[in-house]
Amino acid sequence: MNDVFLSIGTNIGERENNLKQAVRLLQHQFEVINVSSIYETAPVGYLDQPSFLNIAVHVKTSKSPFDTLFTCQAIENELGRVRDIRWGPRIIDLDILLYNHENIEAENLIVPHPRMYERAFVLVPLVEIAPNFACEQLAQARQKLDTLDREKEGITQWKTIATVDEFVRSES
Ligand code: PH2
Ligand code: MG
Ligand code: MG
Repeated sequence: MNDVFLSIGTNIGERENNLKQAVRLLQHQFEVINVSSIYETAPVGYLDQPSFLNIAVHVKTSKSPFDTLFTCQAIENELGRVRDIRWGPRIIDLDILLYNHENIEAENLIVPHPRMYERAFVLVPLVEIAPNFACEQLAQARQKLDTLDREKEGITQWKTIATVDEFVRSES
């Protein structure tokens, strides 16, 4: 089984519900090991848009990296994602951050995610769910996070999540 870390973001509609639906759909396709707290985060890249909710998710899978990507894109489509402005508003965005310790450089998939080390909204939830997970990429993520000021980067913990099951079963 492969260890995969995903980042999920949303800033349109019922944001918490969007995250929940995404995790429910992930559970149909992967073994969902852990979900981070939900963070509210200031938009990065394209500033004139509402703030995001972001989480990180750890899944285990026998799917290849490309099947994992395909599955994530199918979940985005199922939740009504339309591709419009780069870095602009979105109902749901599922990005592969890490796939084991692998480095992948294909036309449609780069792992580790090419911008993850610059983005506090990715690193804060990722490091929360992988405190003891040993791999070079996560060591780098932890190190990078030490140099970032969460408050300055506009990251606040919005809701803690006790267990994955409780999260997906709760109403919102
Ligand atoms: N996603 C982007 C662009 N900017 N900003 C925040 N805070 N959170 C995101 O998930 C995000 C973003 C493109 O995927
Ligand atoms: Mg993204
Ligand atoms: Mg994406």
